[in-house]
Amino acid sequence: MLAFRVMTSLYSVRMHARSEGEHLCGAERLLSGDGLEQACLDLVRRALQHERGQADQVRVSIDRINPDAIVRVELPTLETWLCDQVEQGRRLALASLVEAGVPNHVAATAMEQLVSGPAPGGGVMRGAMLVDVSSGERLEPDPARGVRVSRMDLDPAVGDDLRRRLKTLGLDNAHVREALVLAAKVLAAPGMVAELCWSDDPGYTAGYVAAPPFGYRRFPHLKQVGDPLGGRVFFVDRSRTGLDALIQFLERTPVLAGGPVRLLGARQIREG
Ligand code: WAQ
Ligand code: MG
Repeated sequence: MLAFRVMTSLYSVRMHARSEGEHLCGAERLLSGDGLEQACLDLVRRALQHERGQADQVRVSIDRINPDAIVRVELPTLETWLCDQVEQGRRLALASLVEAGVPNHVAATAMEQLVSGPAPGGGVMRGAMLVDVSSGERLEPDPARGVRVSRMDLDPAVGDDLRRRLKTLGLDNAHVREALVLAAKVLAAPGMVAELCWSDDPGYTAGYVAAPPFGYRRFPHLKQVGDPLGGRVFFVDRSRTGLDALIQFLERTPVLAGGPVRLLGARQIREG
């Protein structure tokens, strides 16, 4: 009986690490009991070996999830828009946000906030900025922390297929896999217009814009190598959702992201 219960249970695992009072790294998984211990080990190891610095604190939280509460969403279509350098990447990301329905000045201001460090003191945040798409106003209750999307993972049924096909594009790494799952959940959130992201890991320069009309559009260079700043912005249409319902979905609703797996080849973009 116990074995049966363990097999049918799903667990949310959240890792968060800090260094010198700042966000170092975090990660979230949603998985069955058999993978639980290994997942915790992997996340602790990631925190202790992180390129952003030495962890002063690592916290791992495990919460059992009611499998009946799981919401299934589709992975967004992934496409790479090649760019030679950061300036071009940021121009293309800005144009993509505008294409998704974000006014140019709202998108540009949010992008500047990511460039200079989105936390109040200019550092990185643990979660994402929430931005009102029409006014540009920041909506997250705690601007130092932001809103952390949690309780999501890849549907195990598509894991092998996704990894095999990402590999043929040279993209089978944890950054891509985890960002794709996060974007799948974010795009399923009520009132979501678009997401802008680039990593805060100094060695990882790629980022993306995700939006319902085109999916997950990635750009190899949205910052210079060595830059320890990065973050996420969620652009929200408040006429389509209450703030509490949105945050509740992002932080609490358990989500598995599944097929169909849709990956497109890289495109060279000619501007103008
Ligand atoms: N919820 C909300 N915000 C988050 C979350 C989350 N679960 N995880 C990270 N963030 C925010 C936080 O502000 C981090 O500082 C920032 O995003 C960057 O996090 O090649 O690696 O984990 O297609 O460093 C994207 C491109 C990589 C992948 C993103 O983000 C590709 C990445 P990182
Ligand atoms: Mg990071």
